[in-house]
Amino acid sequence: MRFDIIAPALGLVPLVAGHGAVTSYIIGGTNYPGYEGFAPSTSPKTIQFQWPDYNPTLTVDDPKIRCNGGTSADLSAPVNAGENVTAVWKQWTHEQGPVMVWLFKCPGDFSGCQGDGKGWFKIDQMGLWGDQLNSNNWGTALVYKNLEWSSRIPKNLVPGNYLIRHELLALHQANTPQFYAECAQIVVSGSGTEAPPSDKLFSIPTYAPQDDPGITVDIYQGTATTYSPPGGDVWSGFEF
Ligand SMILES: *[C@@H]1O[C@H](CO)[C@@H](O)[C@H](O)[C@H]1NC(C)=O
Ligand SMILES: [Cu+2]
Repeated sequence: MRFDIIAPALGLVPLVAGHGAVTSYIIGGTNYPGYEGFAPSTSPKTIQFQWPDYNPTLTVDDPKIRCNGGTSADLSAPVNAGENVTAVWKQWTHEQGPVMVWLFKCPGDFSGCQGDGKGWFKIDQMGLWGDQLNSNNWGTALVYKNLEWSSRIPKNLVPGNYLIRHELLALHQANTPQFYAECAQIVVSGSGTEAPPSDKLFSIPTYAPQDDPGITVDIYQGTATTYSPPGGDVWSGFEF
């Protein structure tokens, strides 16, 4: 981790070791490039919020947790409700912890939409399967294996401009959670009329307390055999 912080100062080009971030998206058969670590100035215009580094965010109240420090993008990608958005990671190194995918409905144009306020809701997540926290039976292990994650946009979701946020919460260090999240801009179309109820809406940062058992956890100790990702259940638009 220390190397990742020093490397940009030395002017080294993208690192091959450690951590990871979403670097592109596949939507409706089209590949949308995102940023690649430490070289945003040479990247083309993207649908992704520009992020500065691969380093983990360590606390749930750090503003960097929202979109890895990114700000509004130049482009957006169209997607039909009911179709999938696939995020792609050039690299990912951890195999313990959940994958969570969130949406935020922009009140208007993307240029004024930073994801402020209690408007984030989950559309997809995978935590632990089996009963061994100290195992590779975690959502992030599938990202390690496949370097991608595909999520369906709820079919009944009301159309509009949305931010999509892919969050990997790495739990391999006892009681030292590492959050990795990036955001992109998607325009959802369709004839849906549904929006999530208020109990499925969260502010990011601080969508859960730092001492939430899904965040501050020692996967190597204790008797726990189940795990619940922080921030509650997925909203699926009444389509289960
Ligand atoms: C679409 O995403 C869902 C999860 O939301 C997944 O189960 C399904 O396999 C994905 N479909 C494709 C074609 O990737
Ligand atoms: Cu890491």
